Amino acid sequence: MSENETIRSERFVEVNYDEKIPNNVNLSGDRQLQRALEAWQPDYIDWWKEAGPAAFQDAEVYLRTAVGVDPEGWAVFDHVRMPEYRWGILLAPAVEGRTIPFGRHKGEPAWQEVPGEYRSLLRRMIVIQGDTEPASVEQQRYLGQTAPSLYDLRNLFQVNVEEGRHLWAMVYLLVKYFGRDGREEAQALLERRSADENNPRILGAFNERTPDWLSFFMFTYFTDRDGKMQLAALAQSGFDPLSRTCRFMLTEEAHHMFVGETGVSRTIQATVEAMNKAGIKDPYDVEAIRALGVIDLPTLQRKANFHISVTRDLFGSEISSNAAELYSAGLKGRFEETRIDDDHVLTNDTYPVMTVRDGEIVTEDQPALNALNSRLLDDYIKDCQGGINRWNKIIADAGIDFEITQPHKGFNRKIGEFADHYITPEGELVSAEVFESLADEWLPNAADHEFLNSLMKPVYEPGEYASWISPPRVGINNKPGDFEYVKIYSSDVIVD
Ligand code: BYC
Repeated sequence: MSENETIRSERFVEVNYDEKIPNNVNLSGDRQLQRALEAWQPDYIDWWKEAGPAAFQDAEVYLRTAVGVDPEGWAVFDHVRMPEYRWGILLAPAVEGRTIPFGRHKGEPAWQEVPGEYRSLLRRMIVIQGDTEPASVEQQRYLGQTAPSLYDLRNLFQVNVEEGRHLWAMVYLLVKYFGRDGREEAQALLERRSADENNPRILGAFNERTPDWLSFFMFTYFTDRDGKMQLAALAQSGFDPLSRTCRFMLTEEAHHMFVGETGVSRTIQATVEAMNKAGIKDPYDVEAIRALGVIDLPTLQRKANFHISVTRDLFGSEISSNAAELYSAGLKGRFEETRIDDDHVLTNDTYPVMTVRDGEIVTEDQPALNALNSRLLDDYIKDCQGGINRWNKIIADAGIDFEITQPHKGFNRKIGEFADHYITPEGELVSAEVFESLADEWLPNAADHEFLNSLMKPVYEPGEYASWISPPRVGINNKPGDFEYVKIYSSDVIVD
């Protein structure tokens, strides 16, 4: 795409690539906003260079850039150097006559400006959403050094630039609608760092490490799916600019989950093929399986247990007055709010919430408004299962007796109803001592990390793949198997 090209289409909302900051929000019509964002832009690039992908800043990456905001994701693909990626501001089209779909303002026209009484509540939520985006880029900073193929390397960078774009999306809202404190928050988003002792990212899971590629795939399958659920809830918002922003972000999130699901599928595929070739039927014959240069299924389960439980904490406390107020205020809805058949006010409803009472796990009815985090978590758990079923089908088709499962909701939780309890993946309440003594069977242990590390060797030859992962079924944008997704120059791969 040429620098000065403006993309036009009758079907799509036009994205103007002519400006310093590509956008479909008529940025040039609001000089003050344009100036504020143009002032933030160099700091963003500095952040990208300092905390984004280590090395590879000069590599040419086959990236997708959105040039329209239709649900099919109208886009162009081209080799681009990442710091030159055209991060832009893209909102889904406005819905004529949209009204607030839930809460005490239900039926009133959706807000085009921030409602004064909810200003700080709204700002806090946008900041939390924004904070996760750069955090994930920081967590994945070193993965390029050990990519199992150029295809995977490209997918990593695609995810990274899109998370960068999601940061832009939230910064646009902060700067446009929240004045001086919005600008300060936008700056602070570039200053916090994942796992930094003094200035960490806000939510727990975003301060965890993403030490290897299996973690990356699990993260993009499970943690990006929290992104999907939260964005879907925010897309219902009565604050229309937030709704439109999140609706567009959801199309990008879908690709991240695809990278995660297929990454794990391809890992499983390589494992079961190698096991069958070597005549190994027992998935617990770990030493023999690892000797084949593939990842044994019990390790995969432990990785899944970790990412699933840490991500469940991102839903906040199951019982939350914050969540109740966000809903009643009309700021954050439920997953698929408009498809749910009830009054969308919920003051007289209840919702069953799992908790621990007198040493037993029980389910109790709670006021529905206070139980909204719990409900979103339940929706999330259901949403996770589809890909897991497809993973299990690969294992079953290979004739191997093993099933990947989701651990019990209370397993390894640090936030909410189960935070002070020790619960096994099967859902049994145990003492702290018993849990600690068995934790190595349930969560990735030191030997797992050591083994995974030993596999993490870069493969940068076009069309070649590390032993532990199968090639994808189809290339990006239907490119052939030996396509050079990333053009690497020798200086690119040296870590600073
Ligand atoms: N770690 O009533 P509570 C994504 C705080 S992922 C640390 O329990 P609430 C992505 C909470 O902030 C989606 N602190 O929960 C994925 C509150 O503090 P304040 C991100 C936590 O408020 C992959 C206090 O504890 N988007 O997009 O109902 C790659 C009590 O809160 C945690 C959102 O999350 C935690 N895990 O719900 C890239 C949407 N949990 O305010 C991107 C926006 C809670 O009292 N955020 N706390 O100081 C929200 O809707 C809500 O803030 C939460 C928490 C659901 C996160």
